[in-house]
Amino acid sequence: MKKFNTLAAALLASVAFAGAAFAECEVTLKSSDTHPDGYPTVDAVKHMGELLKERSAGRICVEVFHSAQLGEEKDTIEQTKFGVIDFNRVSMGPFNNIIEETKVVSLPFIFRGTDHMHRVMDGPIGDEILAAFEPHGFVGLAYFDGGSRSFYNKQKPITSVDDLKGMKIRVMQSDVFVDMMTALGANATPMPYGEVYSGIQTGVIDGAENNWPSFESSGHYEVAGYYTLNQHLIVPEVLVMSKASYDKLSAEDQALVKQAAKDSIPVNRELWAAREKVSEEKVRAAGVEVISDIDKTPFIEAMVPVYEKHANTPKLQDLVQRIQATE
Ligand code: GTR
Repeated sequence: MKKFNTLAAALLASVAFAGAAFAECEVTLKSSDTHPDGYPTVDAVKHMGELLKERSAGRICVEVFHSAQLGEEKDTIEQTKFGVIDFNRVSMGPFNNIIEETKVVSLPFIFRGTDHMHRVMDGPIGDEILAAFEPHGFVGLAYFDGGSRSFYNKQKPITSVDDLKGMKIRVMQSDVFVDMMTALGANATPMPYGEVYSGIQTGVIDGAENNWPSFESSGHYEVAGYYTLNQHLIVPEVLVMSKASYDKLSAEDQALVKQAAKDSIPVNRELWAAREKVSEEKVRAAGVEVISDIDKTPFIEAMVPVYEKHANTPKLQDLVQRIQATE
């Protein structure tokens, strides 16, 4: 009983503290994420919020709405543009049809691996792409890890490009990914992330593609029992702020926001590396058949028309070349 009382008191205190936490803030900024609490992107943004609160002496707080509480990514991007949502952590994918520079870092096989992606996005090219958000109503703040994405489905093991022929595969709402699937001979079905589970379950789609943590945390592995590690995409995730919200802050507070976002990057990377392992173990333990012996060359070769169509101006072609030339 005594133990119960102590626990109950601690719980009450923490609830009261959470309420008080935002009550004391001068500004509470809303942040959106499609992922559940405890996911590496959600926790990285929470960390940013803690830094911001500490460094602003408690004036500026961030409330993270996880699990798509504020909507699916494409809709939350709209709301962020208008300042209804202050921060948004999303994939580059849903930005592709709005900001052309984001298409380049969403091209299949553009990065040779996560280290290469980090070297590009941590350097001048990454800064250039962050700056490209501004004319569209967003302030690009930081990149987070999104691992590499591979195909999963409920029908059969995919071991070659041929196996994808005619399959209905969900992609993020971006023309780059629709064209990627078409080039592989599949039927691309762009749809919001939150509809994929039931889509596979009911047979509207045969499968989708994602990284280990998303495949696991979304529960998609429960309905799609074959996962092929072809790793066609390494798409950086991005944390943006609404330009409308940003412009309301003083120059000092704007600097605090930018720095706190940057300081959340190493936290995200560490959490990501750990979560990839945990998710992989969980998916394998559930009995999903993982196909890792796969020749990526035919997948890479099939992407020529996708590069031609989407890196279609001297500016974007130059960006592709500079990324490929980055050691
Ligand atoms: C996840 C990514 C999300 C979202 C999702 C999707 O890997 O973290 O931001 O883009 O994929 O497939 O929609």
